Amino acid sequence: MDTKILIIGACGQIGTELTAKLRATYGVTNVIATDIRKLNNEVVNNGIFEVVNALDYNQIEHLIEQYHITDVYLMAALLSATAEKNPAFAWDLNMNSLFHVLNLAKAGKIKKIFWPSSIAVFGPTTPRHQTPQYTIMEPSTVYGISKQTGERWCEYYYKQYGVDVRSIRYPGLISWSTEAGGGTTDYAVDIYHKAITDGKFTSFLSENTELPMMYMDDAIKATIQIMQAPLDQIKIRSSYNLAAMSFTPKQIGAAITKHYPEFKLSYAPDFRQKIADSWPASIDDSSARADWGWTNDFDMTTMTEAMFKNLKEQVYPH
Ligand code: AKB
Repeated sequence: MDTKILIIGACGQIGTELTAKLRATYGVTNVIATDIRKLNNEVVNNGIFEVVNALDYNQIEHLIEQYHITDVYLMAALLSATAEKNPAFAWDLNMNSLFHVLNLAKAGKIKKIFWPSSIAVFGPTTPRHQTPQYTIMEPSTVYGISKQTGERWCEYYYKQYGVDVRSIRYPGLISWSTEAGGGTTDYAVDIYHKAITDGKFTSFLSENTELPMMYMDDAIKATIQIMQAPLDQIKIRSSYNLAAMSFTPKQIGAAITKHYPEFKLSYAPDFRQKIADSWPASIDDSSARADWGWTNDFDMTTMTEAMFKNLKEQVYPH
């Protein structure tokens, strides 16, 4: 059977680039992009698009039947900083959207699910450096609790009902084409924009806060790779650790200064500092590398070059 894809949350930071790559890989007519908002953007204008509420089971079921969907990528979620401001809604959205797709797979209506987890599943008692795949996990944010719980349910649905659900614990993701929204790692996206537009930036994390990060191209590559991997290569059904690089605001500032020598970086930590302090500084992703062949293409230097090239050519051409 041909692969027919439904993306829920296609207009978000990951969804936008994932939709473009899936359309290029599987063909425009085989990818149904959905989001709760109908924006005037490439996701809406360059292929099939439907307005969908990730909490509406009947609507999702209807679309799955209408388009003969085989694979669902569930990208709708409230991220760490936004979730702290609205815990009840974050829990509702992050958990019940997952239950909807897990139950649709259990009912035999879809074959495969991609569901993103996050480094937020770890907490202050987790070993901070080279955090192992299996370790202490006591997340202290609503977002982290929802992702940790979601991982448990994914593994449960796989073991009890044979649901083929695949997942990655994304680090902070850095992209040029779509704004980041509501995360603790978002400073590492904004800093590139502000280097070009203002020549200065105030970081909401302190200078030595080290976090795991990844360029969006690598994240999209990993997402499609894990979904295309043969069944027997997916040995972890909670979620895979995934890593590319780690840096602090000070280190990324130094990398930016190589392109913009006048760039000025200052620090004004806010409530997101506490979230960042509860997360790992670096991640051991040897299971993903061994099981399904994950490798990253970008480090901080090559990512910085790619960010400035794309931002200058596509976003700020004058
Ligand atoms: C966030 O900062 O909330 C996200 C994440 C690490 O999952 N980018």
